[in-house]
Amino acid sequence: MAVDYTTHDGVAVITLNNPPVNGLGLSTRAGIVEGIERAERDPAIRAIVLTGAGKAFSGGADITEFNTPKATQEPTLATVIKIVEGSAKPVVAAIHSVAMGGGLELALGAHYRIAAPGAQIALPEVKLGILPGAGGTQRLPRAIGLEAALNMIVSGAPVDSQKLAGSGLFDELVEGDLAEAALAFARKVGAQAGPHPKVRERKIDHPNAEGFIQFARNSVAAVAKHFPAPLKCIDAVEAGVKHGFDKGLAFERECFVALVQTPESRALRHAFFGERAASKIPDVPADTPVREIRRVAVIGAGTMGGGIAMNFVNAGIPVTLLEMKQEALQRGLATIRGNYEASVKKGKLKAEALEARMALITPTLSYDALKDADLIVEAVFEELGVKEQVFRRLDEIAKPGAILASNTSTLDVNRIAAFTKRAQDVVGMHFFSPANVMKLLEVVRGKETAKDVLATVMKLAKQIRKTAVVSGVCDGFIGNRMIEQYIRQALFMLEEGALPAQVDRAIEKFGFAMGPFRMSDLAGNDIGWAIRKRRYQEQPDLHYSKIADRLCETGRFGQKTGGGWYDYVAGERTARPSTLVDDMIVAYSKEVNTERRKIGDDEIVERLVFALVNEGAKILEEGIASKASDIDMVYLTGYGFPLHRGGPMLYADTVGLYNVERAIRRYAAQPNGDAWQLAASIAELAAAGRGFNG
Ligand code: T1G
Repeated sequence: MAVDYTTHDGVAVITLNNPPVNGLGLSTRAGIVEGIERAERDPAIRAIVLTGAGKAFSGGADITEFNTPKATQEPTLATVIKIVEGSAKPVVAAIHSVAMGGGLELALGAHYRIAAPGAQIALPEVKLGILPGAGGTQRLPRAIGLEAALNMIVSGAPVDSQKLAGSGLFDELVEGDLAEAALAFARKVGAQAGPHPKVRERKIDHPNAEGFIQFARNSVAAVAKHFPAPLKCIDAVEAGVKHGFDKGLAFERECFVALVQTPESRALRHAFFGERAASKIPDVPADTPVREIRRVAVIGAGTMGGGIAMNFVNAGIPVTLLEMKQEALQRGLATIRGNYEASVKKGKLKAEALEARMALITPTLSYDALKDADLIVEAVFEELGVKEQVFRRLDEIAKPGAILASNTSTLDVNRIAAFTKRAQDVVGMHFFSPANVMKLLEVVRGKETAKDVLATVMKLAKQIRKTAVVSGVCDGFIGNRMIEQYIRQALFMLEEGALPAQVDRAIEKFGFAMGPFRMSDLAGNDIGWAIRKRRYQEQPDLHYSKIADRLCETGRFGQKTGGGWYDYVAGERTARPSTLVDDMIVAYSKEVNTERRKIGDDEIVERLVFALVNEGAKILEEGIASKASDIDMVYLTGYGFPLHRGGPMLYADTVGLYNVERAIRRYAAQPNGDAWQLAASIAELAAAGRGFNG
């Protein structure tokens, strides 16, 4: 049973013991009920303490039971809370570290709550696309007031327990030994005659509840565009305010059942699990020993190198920053300082912290300064010859056991590793620009990369707050390999009848942060141009529309040249449709004898998104990615794929692979259809009635 029961001079202590965070799984729920009933039967017991072992009071419903029969098997959490609240003997919840979701709802069912400072208190359900489903929308407003409760429920954000000290949630905030204090508090209330206070019997007093709720609804509607849960949270709280606790509780249940079935909630839960699953590498045991990373070196102080260095500095890890020339080094340091100054201006960083961070950076012009580094990340020019020079030099000076990482976005990590005599210590760490902002880190596993190197980098990624996804070695790894097919389809659609603004508008309506042409103008059209030129050399038979090359030949590289697919007014970033470019596109269609036709938004979205899905399927078939959710995490955290869709592979499952296959076969039969080589696994999964995610 995931619950311990002990007695101490008339006090029964029920301790949740379901590591890692006392998730309220079926056995834990049953154990709590058993403990309450045992205490009730024992005449020597006058009060009950409910507490959590290990690192949490409780992290809420056991997410490993989600979508399984256990999640709704009695005793459900609602039943457990009813039994706790209905106990004739007072129940004292003693909270430390974490009381979240169902964990907080359980504590709200107790008659008294005491807490240690620094505990994270939250109802984060809205982040999973649901809402508190065990009375949280009814009890929290009664415990801490309507406004504070609505803020917590709708944001899902944690609040430190000491910030809730005077809120009515806790009867005591305990600085010392929580267990001792809980026993003392329990003895005190156990000596008092009942009935003991129930949160459900408190009133929700607010001078203008209706007005505040309407205000909350208006402010949430603006930001909850694609997500139904935040507004439902408000509806559930309102139901309790207007119609009383029991009706509010029933309505909360209805909302919970409705939300848990929505595609948005499935997407958010998928992302929640996907984030955690990404750090688990199938053939690297969780207890693989890691190498200690005390000191990091970064080679290259350009845009990428500077951003990469900031990630480690932000995590308090000293960085030696190497450049070849003094002015490049100074420029890099100035850019880093400028980024921190911007954060100070925005109030995101304290001024004194800025100097402390800059002090963690040791600039140098000499490779010898890197000899003590535990991890060296190179972010030099994306050319194999340059990488060769760097890695041969590193092989000479880096200490044994130092991890040598390349930030390459396209080059073969196996070839880079072969420039050294320590291929087992070489790995790819592909950051995304701006490296100090983007969460995604592709960890590229060479064929000889050691398992402890991978385990070390995955752990370090968590420390620098990155979502790390392991990729095998192929051209473009996971993200860029897929985006290449997306861009190919975008260009073909221009040739066949669409214009840049229409393509961007359609995919941005689908939910992408930016369409392919606005994105390309921002990143620089010359980057894609260089990749296509290499592609034409390597794979001359690969069919590409040349329309983008034509644009680049006119020097229209995007925002940085004042014009690209769109026109830009100097000093502005607004993308204005360009008559010149649109005319050029129409002329190009004529030149290649392609009769232009009207292309609907649905086709635009299908061809762009299914191009990602089809390439993603091949990436899974080749073992470049180990699971579909890894591919989704790459797209959710690195490419602006809409979170409410869950990533390309989950979206394909939502559409149904049967429909994805039919659409791909349809496009394969159209002009430029040779670009569509249907991935075998899509047909196989579709035939079996399955999806990528089970
Ligand atoms: N159940 C089971 N396991 C959980 C869990 C949970 N609720 N939360 C985290 N874990 C696992 C996690 O997968 C990881 O496992 C380990 O704990 C450490 O997590 C009815 C229905 C609690 C603040 O949304 O926010 O209650 O990878 O690395 O940084 O209304 O985890 O080690 O095997 O994140 O110290 C609501 C989600 C559920 C809380 C701890 N609860 N969790 O953070 O560690 S819905 C949540 C968190 C609900 C009710 C509804 C964090 C944390 P592994 P970690 P951490």
